[in-house]
Amino acid sequence: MLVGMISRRAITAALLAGTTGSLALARDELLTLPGKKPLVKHTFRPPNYETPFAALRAPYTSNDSFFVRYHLANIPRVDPRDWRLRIGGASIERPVALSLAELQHGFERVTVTAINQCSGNRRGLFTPRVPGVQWNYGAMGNARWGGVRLRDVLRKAGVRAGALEVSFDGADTALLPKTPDFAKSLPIERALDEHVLLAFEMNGEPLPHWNGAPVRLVVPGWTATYWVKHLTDIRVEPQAFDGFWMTSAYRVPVGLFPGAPFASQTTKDTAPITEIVVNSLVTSHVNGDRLTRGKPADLRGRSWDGGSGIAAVEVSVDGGRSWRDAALGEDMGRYSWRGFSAPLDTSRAGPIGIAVRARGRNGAIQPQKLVANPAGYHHNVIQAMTLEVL
Ligand SMILES: Nc1nc2c(c(=O)[nH]1)N[C@H]1C(S)=C(S)[C@@H](COP(=O)(O)O)O[C@H]1N2
Ligand SMILES: [Mo]
Repeated sequence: MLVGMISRRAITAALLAGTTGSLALARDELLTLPGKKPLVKHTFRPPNYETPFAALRAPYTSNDSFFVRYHLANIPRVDPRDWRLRIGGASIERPVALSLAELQHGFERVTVTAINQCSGNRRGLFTPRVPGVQWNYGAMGNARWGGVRLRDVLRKAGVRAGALEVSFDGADTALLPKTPDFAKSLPIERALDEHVLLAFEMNGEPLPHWNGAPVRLVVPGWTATYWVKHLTDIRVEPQAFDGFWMTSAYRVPVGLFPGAPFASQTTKDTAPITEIVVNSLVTSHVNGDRLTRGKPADLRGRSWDGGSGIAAVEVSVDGGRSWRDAALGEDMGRYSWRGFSAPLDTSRAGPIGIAVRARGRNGAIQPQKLVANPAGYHHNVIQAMTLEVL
């Protein structure tokens, strides 16, 4: 359903967030999926909808405005009563099929606040253009995920010595037999990390259909491609998983980005994308915004990385020549994003050249120049914008 009440101007304002590339997306429509507020539509089948810019201002992205990303068009509504999670593979001692009740009541419940960010978030801002969904800033969201530890479930089924990878498949399937099924794998060490969850709750509510009901994988710190939705099958194997979405997609040139290694899937030239890179987003203003002379104003936004935690956010008001530390907001956990704010001097009329860069506790800092790569992943160049004091 097209939302007729929202004007073209409002849509444009929602989408413009400061840098070149945004304008191209102003043509997109805000549309609703059942159970969702209007989102920014990129494709209908498979559904690819991003979180509107304004919704990124909330500390937790609400379930009804959380982005939706799929590779395959056939997405069944899973009946939780019939659903089973099968756990098997050559490195599992006792294969099992768990019902939702067994999963929910058989293991310790845990929650983690974490950013779910698509590897291709901001792909639409790459110049030259990179093929793929032309995401703006909203292929991400921060939520409180509730479920049970993957590790507890795997250990109950018994992990044999020599296990190398764990693969994950969901209930969605392709329309055409030639399209490879969407399945992902993790190195065994990561799969056994205490923060990796089989999640059935999001912000205290049952996981919404479009975000993977009844159960999805949550891999805090790693890009969302690993967060397999509508999970049905988990396999632990002594060899590398060879599905298309591991061997051919979601890969980056070796050594181009920092992040956890994935040795069993790394070739001479490319490696799977893994951890989210350090990043930030101004949410209080967009490029070209006007400030009233003499009226106090704060630059505000959010910063995050792949789980080392944010050490500092620096703000420049002279186009990147000098930098000052912004105040950091509440620490919501190292996998969460973190707010920042910095007062703006509005005493003199004229342009203010804003730039923002975040630094992780691991020392990584946002780059001055966009790191180009063939699939348009990890867009984290320092955000720059000009505000005008009038
Ligand atoms: N079953 C299934 N899970 C999936 C995908 C998919 O296509 N099918 N896409 C992945 C990718 S690439 C992203 S970015 C996230 C998006 O999560 P969301 O739709 O809950 O925002 O889901 C991941 N899990
Ligand atoms: Mo993604």
